[in-house]
Amino acid sequence: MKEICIGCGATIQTTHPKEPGYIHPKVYEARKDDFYCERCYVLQHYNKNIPFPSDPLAFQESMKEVKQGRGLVVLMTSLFDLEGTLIPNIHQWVGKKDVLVVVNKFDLMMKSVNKNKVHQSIRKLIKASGINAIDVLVISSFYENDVKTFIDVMNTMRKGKNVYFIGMTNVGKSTLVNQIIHHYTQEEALITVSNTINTTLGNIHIPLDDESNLVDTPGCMNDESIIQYLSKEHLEVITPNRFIRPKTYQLNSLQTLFVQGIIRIDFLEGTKFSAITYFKNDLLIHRTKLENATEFYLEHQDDLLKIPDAEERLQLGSLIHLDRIIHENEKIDVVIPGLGFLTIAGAGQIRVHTFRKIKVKFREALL
Ligand SMILES: Nc1nc2c(ncn2[C@@H]2O[C@H](COP(=O)(O)OP(=O)(O)OP(=O)(O)O)[C@@H](O)[C@H]2O)c(=O)[nH]1
Ligand SMILES: [Mg+2]
Repeated sequence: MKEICIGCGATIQTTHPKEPGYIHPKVYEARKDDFYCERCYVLQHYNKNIPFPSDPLAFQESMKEVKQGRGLVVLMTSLFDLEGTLIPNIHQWVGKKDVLVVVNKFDLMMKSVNKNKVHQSIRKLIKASGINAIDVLVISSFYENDVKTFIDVMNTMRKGKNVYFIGMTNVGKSTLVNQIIHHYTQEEALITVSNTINTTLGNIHIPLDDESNLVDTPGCMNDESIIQYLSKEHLEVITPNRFIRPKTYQLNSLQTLFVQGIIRIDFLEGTKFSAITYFKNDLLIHRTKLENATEFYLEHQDDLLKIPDAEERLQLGSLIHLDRIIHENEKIDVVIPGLGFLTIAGAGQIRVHTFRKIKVKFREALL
């Protein structure tokens, strides 16, 4: 047997229920043509995940075909988590093909962002990460017009050849491929998509014409992002699903902000601090006095600040902190990959506490 699950690209098998591509032998006998594995079925119909340990070699394996093939590479990233979703060494994986960068999930930021203005900053970030892009598009896969624009650009750039969708896990590669399929055939949600990591497990080929295919690929894992360490339930709590309403905090020195139990920012000595937060709208942000912060955390890490939970904290490693001086007239973003960011202004010193595995970054304010 060598069939592929049309939802996730895993090879179908009937012997190991806890491994990718499993389908019950009776179901296999009953349905001879198209196959969704059990995990895809459960994800699509019950929105429940059967988690498999992610295979670190799956991405490398799927890139072999991309490197050898001919066509256009679409590197998908997410505007919500730009740094966390860029693959800096992309050219090593895809060879000398043209790379079109698609920054997805614009819908989450649209109320705060002027698309044209942010384009320049995004291009700078992409260039600085070593990616040599032939163009950069900012889109939402949920918007029909954006999908149409993308299809026009894709068809011009691919010159009759394949299109390979690659990127970090969860940026929306399969969602966009589904939208393209829908555009041409009216078919709905052929490929499994979900708000969890590691959804697509093998390359999925969708014929464009006799000569060429769309190729959806498994996402690259980012060990530095919080999404790598949270259960599907917790991911649902932190991942925005509609536009983000920024919140503004005026802060005095010696105050602290917690964002769930994932990050804590201390405003040490300084004046006129302000923080604008870009997280899921109802995500818990708690302000307290710095002198009470440690006690508050220890008391509430399993109720109010319960994400991450004890098991997830074990995976995330010990607590660490990073200090940053902010100069007068400077505006910086504190970026927490997978969670969102805060724009901080003021003059003074801040201290960011998080877990060892999470790579918090400071950048010039994006917006
Ligand atoms: N807000 C928003 N969410 C999106 C958009 N595109 C995709 N998503 C959501 O992002 C999540 C991940 O989408 P997928 O298409 O499964 O992502 P993927 O890149 O294929 O993920 P892997 O297969 O794990 O590599 C799902 O919850 C989608 O609904 C978008 O434009 N805006
Ligand atoms: Mg996918």
